[in-house]
Amino acid sequence: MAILPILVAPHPVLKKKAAPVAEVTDVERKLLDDMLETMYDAPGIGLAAPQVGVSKRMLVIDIARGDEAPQPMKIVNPEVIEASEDMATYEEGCLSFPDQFAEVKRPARARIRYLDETGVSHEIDADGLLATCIQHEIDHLDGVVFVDHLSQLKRAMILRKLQKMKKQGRLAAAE
Ligand code: GNR
Ligand code: NI
Repeated sequence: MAILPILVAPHPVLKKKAAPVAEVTDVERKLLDDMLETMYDAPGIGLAAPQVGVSKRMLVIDIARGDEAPQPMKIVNPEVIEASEDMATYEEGCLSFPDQFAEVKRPARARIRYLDETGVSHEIDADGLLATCIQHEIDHLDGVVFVDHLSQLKRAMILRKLQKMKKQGRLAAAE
């Protein structure tokens, strides 16, 4: 396993729509393992392949708290097949926007279809933090980042802060 460098915004790969995975092979399984290790190391509760520079529709999630057993999820070609009308607001962060947080409103529940690391199809009903996190990760696969859900003013403030951090060398050399 390996810890991969995480891209920091702005970066062209973070803005690109990722390609579906045609077949889940050892190459994809190795990447999913490396992504999990990278996510735990960060630490984060989710990570999408474009954040490590790979424009493929793959993501990993573990929303278990520190006092719970790990619950790693490996997700390939996810699709939102139903989203609730009612919305939920969470304070979101993103490993590609270090130290930046903002409230984002999304559907409170969603039904997701995806392939696991063996290519088997699953459907899950997500709510709470899992619903938020899966939607945040699927956004990454479509070239959308959490600040795209904010007002232009809030987005500009966050991007300015990141630029300043980069200039001051306060960001890990991951780009
Ligand atoms: O670690 C993360 N925490 C988080 C908190 C609230 C909503 C979404 C997230 S995902 C984020 C990791 C990340 O950037 N995934 O793309
Ligand atoms: Ni993110």
